[in-house]
Amino acid sequence: MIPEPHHVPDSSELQQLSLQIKQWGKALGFAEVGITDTDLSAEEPKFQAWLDNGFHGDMAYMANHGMMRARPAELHPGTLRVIAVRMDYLPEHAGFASNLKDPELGYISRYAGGRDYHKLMRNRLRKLGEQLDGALAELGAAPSNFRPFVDSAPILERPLAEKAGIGWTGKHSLILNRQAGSWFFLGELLVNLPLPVDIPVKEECGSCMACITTCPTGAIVAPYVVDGRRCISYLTIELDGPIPLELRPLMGNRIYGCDDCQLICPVNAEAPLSLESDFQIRPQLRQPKLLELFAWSEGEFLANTEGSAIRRIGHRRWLRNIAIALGNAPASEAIVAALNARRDSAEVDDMVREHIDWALSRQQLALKQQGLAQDARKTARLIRCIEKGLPRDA
Ligand code: B12
Ligand code: SF4
Ligand code: SF4
Repeated sequence: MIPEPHHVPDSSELQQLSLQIKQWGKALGFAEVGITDTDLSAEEPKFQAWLDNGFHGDMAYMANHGMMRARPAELHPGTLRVIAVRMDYLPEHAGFASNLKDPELGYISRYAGGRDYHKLMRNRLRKLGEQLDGALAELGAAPSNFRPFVDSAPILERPLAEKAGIGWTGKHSLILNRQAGSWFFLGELLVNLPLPVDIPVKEECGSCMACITTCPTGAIVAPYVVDGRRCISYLTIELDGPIPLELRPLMGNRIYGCDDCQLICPVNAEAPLSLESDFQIRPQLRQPKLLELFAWSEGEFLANTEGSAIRRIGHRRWLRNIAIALGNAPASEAIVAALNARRDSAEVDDMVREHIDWALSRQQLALKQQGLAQDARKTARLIRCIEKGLPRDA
């Protein structure tokens, strides 16, 4: 029988479609697909409180759209359901500890070592939407008016993923999944079909507080609440101007993003590796030496970060972030020389120069302390020799 045009799918067809959406999603590389409605009214007061506290800092885009973030149907009229997906990004040979342990290396958050996820995921979500519309056409039904999002529009992605059963909200505020941990990106496809919805999973952080106590800058100010202004991810990626002085020493060698709250999380112990070749760390960003990264000209920065999320921060913030890491590194004449050389280069503006000066003063202090420690060690050795070799006169 030829289906009628603009047939309205019945509940068994919607059930069948939701199963197909999950299969297609998995075939497209999404580790999990869940479906939820658009009601985020419970999130609105929490989101408003976050804004009222100023936790968004300079991220004006977080405050610009009023409560639209919690109202997907205002963002895309006609939306009835949100198809939420997750895509794993943990690369092979992540080398977390060796990287954090060596202060002469720069630490780059592991989500950013490969290609930018936004485009890749949006394209896959679009394919998912096209497959859905193909199936609807076969039923003789109208298209789903789908719209894909990946961190690309004002929408509260985490609460949507939670409602869709992708995972629970961890105390670090990220979505966590018992089997997959938290090393995944979120994305959504908004559709106008009343598909059956999934059931949220239960929270499993229990009494654990590890992410809160481990955060180097104390950015997780209460369970589930991150003060963006203190988060190293914000400081190194989102903030355009100077990084507050008191936070600089706490950043260590983290020059782009931060993974600490996820690294300490016990749920990540068995997290799966990403199957996407695009998310593997490119060679020039694998355990990179700070001095080499600092020497990149703007042209080299753009070439080495082509297609990566890192490119969006620009060479200026890149130099600013590395200058801080160099200021936090152990005393070294080579670092002082590199900082002085950069200070006088044409690629440096006043903001970056101020960070270089900060790093230089830390290095000079460290060199002085190293000298004093050497002197103290020499004297201690001499005293031991006197006591042993000249006991009568000691
Ligand atoms: C702004 C932003 C940031 C900011 C602010 C972070 C923040 N916590 O809000 C900064 C720059 C600091 C940041 C950092 C990171 N981000 Co970010 N970020 C976003 C963005 C664009 C918006 C998040 C948002 O809406 N914040 C506003 C606050 C109010 O929302 P919320 O934190 O979800 O808060 C809710 C809960 O706290 C909850 N809540 C409050 N009280 C309570 C109490 C209880 C009991 C419960 C259960 C809940 C609860 O209610 C709030 C409102 O719904 C999203 C993409 C998107 N469009 O959603 C990505 C996103 C959240 N980021 C992501 C990632 C990967 C990161 C980093 C890990 C990157 C890195 N390695 O450097 C870090 C992690 C830092 C952290 N612990 O959050 C992923 C998270 C994936 C996941 N598994 O959850 C997202 C979803 C991007 C994506 N598409 O994949 N991010
Ligand atoms: S990403 Fe780092 S700085 Fe930000 S909340 Fe997590 S541990 Fe703290
Ligand atoms: S570290 Fe502990 S409290 Fe934090 S998200 Fe993981 S399980 Fe939850």
